Formats: sequence, structure tokens, C-alpha cells
Amino acid sequence: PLTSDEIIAKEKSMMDEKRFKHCIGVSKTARKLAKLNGYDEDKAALAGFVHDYAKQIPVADYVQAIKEEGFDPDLLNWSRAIWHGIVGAYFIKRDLQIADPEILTAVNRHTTGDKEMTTLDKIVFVADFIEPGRDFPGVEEARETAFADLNAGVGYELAHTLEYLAEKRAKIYPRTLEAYNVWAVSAD
Ligand code: DGI
Ligand code: FE
Ligand code: FE
Ligand code: FE
Repeated sequence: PLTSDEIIAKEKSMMDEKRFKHCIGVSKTARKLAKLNGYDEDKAALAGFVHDYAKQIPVADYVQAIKEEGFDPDLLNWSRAIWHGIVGAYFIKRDLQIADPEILTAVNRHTTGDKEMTTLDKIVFVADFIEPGRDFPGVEEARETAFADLNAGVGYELAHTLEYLAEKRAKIYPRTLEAYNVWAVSAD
């Protein structure tokens, strides 16, 4: 495996300064959420650090990976917003030599969420949304909600994301909708 210095250097080489700072913020917030929820803090911090590793990989590289590495061809109808989680996990395994399936699944699910989410999936999903560099209307409420109750934080984020996407008339990835139906819908 790569040393942590090698992982840091490789990741830094893949993205601009703003994105790198975001990854450090997500790593710190993931560590904090892990502590609050009795999860392995170092593992959460690593998953948070690498979660956007593939965000700026060229589109052509994604198209090639989707075609050659056995991904669902429907992914070709989407964009890097969706790819950098699902296909990003493949690049992280290949380039950073991180093979831990829990970390790779958390990266896979970090943008859309999923029907089933592990504690680590929830930690990375929520940390991405509330890390200290995030600033949008509602971020303080999202932080308070997530630090009080991780599942409620997931639900808050999915509702917010659905509202934001629908407002823009953006196409909703089915898994985002499935996650919303599980984690954001209140009891009847
Ligand atoms: O990579 P980040 O910017 O840190 O955050 P992210 O990975 O959570 O989200 C990246 C973008 O993906 C964000 O602008 C919201 C968007 N997104 C999330 N779910 C969907 C989506 N975009 C579309 N079109 N459809 C989705 O279902
Ligand atoms: Fe992301
Ligand atoms: Fe996110
Ligand atoms: Fe992110």
C-alpha cells in the first residue's frame, strides 16, 4: 500500500487548491462524526480525505473506465457529478491502492446516498455536506441536525439536495430518489 504521505501527494496532484481544502475539511468532519457515533476515527478520516479524489479526472478517462471496467452502461447518460462517486471508487482503488470495501462503498455512495447505508457511508455523505468550508442557506441547521443525530443529518441532506435539483430542473439519479424515500420521508 501507499504511505499516507504518498496518498496525500497523489491526491493533491489531482485537484485544485479549493477542492483539496474541501477534502481536508471533510476528513476532519468525518473524524468528528465518527467519534460522536462510535466509529473508527482514522478510517472515517481517510474515507473523507479521498472521497473527491476523482472529481477532476477528465471525462474521456471516465468514459473509458465505464466502458472497459464493467460499469453499468447507463452511467454514460450521466456526468462527473454522478461518476466521481461511483466510478471514483474504482480510480481510488487503482491509483491510491485503497482496497478496503467499506471505504470504497462510502466513496461510491457519497453523492447520491443509497437505500442501504452503513455508518461510514452516512459519515462521509454528511461530512461532505457540512464541512467547515460549506456555506449555503441551511448549513447551520444541517450541522446541528447531523451532530445531534446522524440519520437525521442524512435525511436533511437528501431533502435539501432533492429540492435543489428540482429547483434547477436537473435530472435526478434514481439512487438519489431511492435514498430520499428511505432516509428523508417522515412517518405517515
Ligand atoms: O463533490 P462535491 O461537490 O463535494 O459534492 P457531492 O459529491 O455531494 O455532489 C456533487 C454534485 O452532484 C452536487 O452539485 C449535487 C449533484 N447531485 C447529487 N445528486 C444528484 C446530483 N446531480 C444530479 N443531476 N442528479 C442527482 O441525483
Ligand atoms: Fe463529491
Ligand atoms: Fe455530498
Ligand atoms: Fe465533496
